[in-house]
Amino acid sequence: MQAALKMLRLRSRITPLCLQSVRSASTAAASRNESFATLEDKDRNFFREVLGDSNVITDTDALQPLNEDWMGKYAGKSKLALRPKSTEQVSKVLAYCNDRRLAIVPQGGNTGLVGGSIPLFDEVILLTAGLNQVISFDAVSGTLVCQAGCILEHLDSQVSAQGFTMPLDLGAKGSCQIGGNVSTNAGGLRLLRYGSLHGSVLGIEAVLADGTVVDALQTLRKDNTGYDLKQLFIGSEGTLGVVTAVSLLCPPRSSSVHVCYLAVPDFATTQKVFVKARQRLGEILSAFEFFDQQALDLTLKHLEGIRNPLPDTQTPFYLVVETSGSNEEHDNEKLQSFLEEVMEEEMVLDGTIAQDSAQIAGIWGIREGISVALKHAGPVYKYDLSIPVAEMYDLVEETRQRMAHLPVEVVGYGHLGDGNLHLNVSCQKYDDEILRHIEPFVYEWTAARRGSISAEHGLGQMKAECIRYTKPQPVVDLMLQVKNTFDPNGILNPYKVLPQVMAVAQ
Ligand code: FAD
Ligand code: 2HG
Ligand code: ZN
Repeated sequence: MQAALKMLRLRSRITPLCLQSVRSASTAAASRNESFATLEDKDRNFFREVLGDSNVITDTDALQPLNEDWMGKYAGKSKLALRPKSTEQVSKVLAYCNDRRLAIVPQGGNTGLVGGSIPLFDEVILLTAGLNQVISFDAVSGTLVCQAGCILEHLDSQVSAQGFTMPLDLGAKGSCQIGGNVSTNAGGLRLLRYGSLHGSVLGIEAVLADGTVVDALQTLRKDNTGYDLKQLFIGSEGTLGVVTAVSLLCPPRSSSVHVCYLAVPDFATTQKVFVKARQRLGEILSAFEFFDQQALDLTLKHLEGIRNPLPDTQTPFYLVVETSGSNEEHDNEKLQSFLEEVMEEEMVLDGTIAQDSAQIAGIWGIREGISVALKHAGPVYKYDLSIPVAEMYDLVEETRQRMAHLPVEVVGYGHLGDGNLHLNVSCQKYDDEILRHIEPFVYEWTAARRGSISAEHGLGQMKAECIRYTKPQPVVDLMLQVKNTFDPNGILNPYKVLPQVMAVAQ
């Protein structure tokens, strides 16, 4: 947002209130599974033959960023990364690794927040960046078929030229890949409107550990022939197969988009505004996000070019509400009457509506910038929870209280419309003493409310041992059976998602 924000101020009837490589020791696997082989020259030679020299990465400097995650929290020791350019090459690589018992970590844009794309030890990194072709786009149905390594933002630009949009949007869109999005079942800012990838993905092509290509790359809206196996790959974080291509349904791009930024006095009121937004905005409501004052302060402090749209207002909570529709006049009318009501009923203390696309980007820049600002602020412990909305912010307050004596900043933000809280604890260094105050407290608190310890980021290595806080034992057992069927030697993304002791014991 370069230009100064010039926003239409809403009338308010009341006065506004005034890289450290430390592993999350409690959860990640402590020792290498010695049933895996270690790399030999013959392996590198084989990969060079299949992929060509330039796609076999052994240089230490080139490997370093591939061994580190976005937060600088997790670090691996891989000595080899491979960059296949076709499904056939992925198949040959996996078949070989399976025979040799070489463990593999699929890596897309490496923007994951749970250490899923990073090796723990010497696993081979399989980069999907070379699988970057759009295969087809049907401008009648909006069906996109593309390879897994396509970057989300590039795909959005391409389908946008034909009047469509991608069914998901997230702050990492400039780097994350559609294969990574599908493998994490990423949620993001517009899940409220377009639903989860379990609904938008029509087909998947994936390669199993033994090299078998599973061609489930249909483009049909309806197909009830047997089990819907593609669903298993959605959210399986690279533990069941390498996704090589995806087909998905893109909704029409909205010609009329409005974004408003609202200051709200307390968390209970955010829910009242949400209820009103659903009632009054109906089908055009496309995002309903919240953040607290602490998150806003951090973002304003650490990110350049971010302007506070309400510089004179200090309140504990802020909302970003977006509408997307096709009739400017009609949408505007709906939004105005929603805003008038929430102001009249004193739910909202102050607010602004973006007047153009630069202002829209400015407001989204705050919300999407929170994670980046936290990264600039230093190490951060991230929790991504589904919790009944009414109780969501109690967790932030209780965590803050528990940690009041420690040098940390506890912030809360997230996808309020989806019941998804992002609880972040920002600190000066990753420290077991700090961690002890957060875990298992956060997981137990969430489990006690039948919430989920991973709403959208996945389990990765961070929470592989914690799945039982959300899933009962028989369900975890069934997952282990599925894992064993798809990947009997356990070479695909080991130490991730499922509890390690049990995975080894199977
Ligand atoms: P990676 O990080 O490379 O990998 C993620 C996992 O998927 C790993 O387990 C990896 O092994 C596996 N994987 C990757 N590609 C494949 C493949 N082709 N086949 C099989 N397995 C594969 N997430 C949300 O859900 N909502 C958000 O709003 C959101 N916002 C974010 C904002 C920022 C600034 C950042 C840094 C991250 C955000 N994330 C969000 C998390 C992350 O961006 C998503 O999880 C994203 O979907 C990961 O995609 P990626 O290509 O970077 O995957
Ligand atoms: C978001 O909603 C992302 O901004 C990232 O899911 C959340 O960094 C986080 O904790
Ligand atoms: Zn999120």
